[in-house]
Amino acid sequence: MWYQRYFPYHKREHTRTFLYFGAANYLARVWLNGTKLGEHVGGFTPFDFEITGRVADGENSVVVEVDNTRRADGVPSIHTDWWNYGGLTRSVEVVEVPEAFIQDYSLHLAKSGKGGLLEGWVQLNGGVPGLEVFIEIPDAGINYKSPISPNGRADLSLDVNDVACGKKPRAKCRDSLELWTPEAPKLYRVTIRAEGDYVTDEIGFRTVEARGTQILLNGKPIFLRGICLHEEAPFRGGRAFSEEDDRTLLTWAKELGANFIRLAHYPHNETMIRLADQMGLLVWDEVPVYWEMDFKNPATLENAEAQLRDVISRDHNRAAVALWSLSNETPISTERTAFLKSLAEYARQLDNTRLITSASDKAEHPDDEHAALNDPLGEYLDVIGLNEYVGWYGKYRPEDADKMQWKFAYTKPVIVSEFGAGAAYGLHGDTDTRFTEEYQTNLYRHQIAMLQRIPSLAGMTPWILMDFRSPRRTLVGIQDYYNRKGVISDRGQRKKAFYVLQKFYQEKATRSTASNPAP
Ligand code: GCB
Repeated sequence: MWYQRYFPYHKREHTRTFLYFGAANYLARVWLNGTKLGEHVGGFTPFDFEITGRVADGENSVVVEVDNTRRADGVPSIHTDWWNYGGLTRSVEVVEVPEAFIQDYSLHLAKSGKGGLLEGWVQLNGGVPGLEVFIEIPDAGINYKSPISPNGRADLSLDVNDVACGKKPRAKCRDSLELWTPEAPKLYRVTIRAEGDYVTDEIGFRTVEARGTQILLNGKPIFLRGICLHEEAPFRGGRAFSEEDDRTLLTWAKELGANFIRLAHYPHNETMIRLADQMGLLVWDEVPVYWEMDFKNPATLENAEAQLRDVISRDHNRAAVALWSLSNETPISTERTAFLKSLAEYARQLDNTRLITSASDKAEHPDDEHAALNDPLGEYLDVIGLNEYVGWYGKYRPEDADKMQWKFAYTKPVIVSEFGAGAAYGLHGDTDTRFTEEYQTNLYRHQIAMLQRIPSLAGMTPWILMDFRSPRRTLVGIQDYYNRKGVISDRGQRKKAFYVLQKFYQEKATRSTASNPAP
């Protein structure tokens, strides 16, 4: 697909200009006024080109070629169970900044045990060394400055109890910062100033950790009542990209009683993450390392690393994001595990304040009453993600879940990151008839009972919030190119299973917060 757009621009002195793309699926080549600016690979992360000195005063022409040909060495590769919409799927913007500008910053609570310490950094582009960065958080009474080192970076480390309490006795203001939680998603207005530039953001502060088989939010165990979603627009199909699309999806997740969403299987648009921050939904943020891929190929690893780096850079100030997911259902091999181990190390190097996970479907069934996940990838993760379709794929019926006991090779928190069954909204029958709402509802009942018997269960994200388009789902009159495992149809109709899950989540929310006992 080729795009062309003319745009007027009026140059201003002492500024720099960038052409920014929210996402282009998959390979994008960009020209400005006939000169090639560059290329970008990967369909779900932002990229930009500096056009200072190239952008004309007056009319400009931008041309973009986007090629979504599937590639065996791509990320994702050839096969996906989603409609992999091509072209420009998010907005394109001209961004003007001062000559020296704030390129990126990170501000977060230090891990527990360190008291009320905020830490992070600010990275300048084009800055003059020796000057200072200023951080203001008026609601917390914070006014802080830090020197900029010769490489344009300022490291931040501030004790909230010192800066936020004014003249109050220290002991009284130990808890002066209101922490972000799904129930009370407090965001602070933060202003960062340096040189002639400033940035204003809304940032929440919280900690996320794993201890034994529990996930802790702000030091307390939390059970993640989740749901998976694709970035599929409700009612009309196509990519969800507007605030209205995103808000509809997240409002449905809230109505379900969720405090957590798994954004499958690639980085969703930035508004989705910002809304999750505002609405109080913790996020599993994933890169599209999906099914079979060219795990032996160093260029494929570099590609996956770049996508991970760019989504971390985009979302690392969002309190909602709790987990970086490296992959989904990759076949076990030495090369694949080495590939994902490298990705895990890279993710920790870029951000050590969140948990690393991956979804594996490689469970074994030694007999009909036992299931075990022994995927060696577990060694490199903080949280084990399990996709299991007992009662849908394979020989088991939903009722067989009643006697199934799960075992995990690693003593870590487990999130059951997928289970589900297809059902066409409005199709009714008995609980043995596939694709009826009754089959799906029955499966949810038996699954919920089974999952509650997993001692290390820290959360779950059934598959999936809403029916979504997929080229693989060809059953005429039922699927019609839609994966029908949604608890809501693509027209927004709630299926019966929606209410079963909602009831479970409502009960869960009113009972204790954590399912699994302290180790
Ligand atoms: C899975 C995949 C997901 C599919 C789903 C299904 O295990 O992770 O991408 O869409 O199953 O519906 O089969």
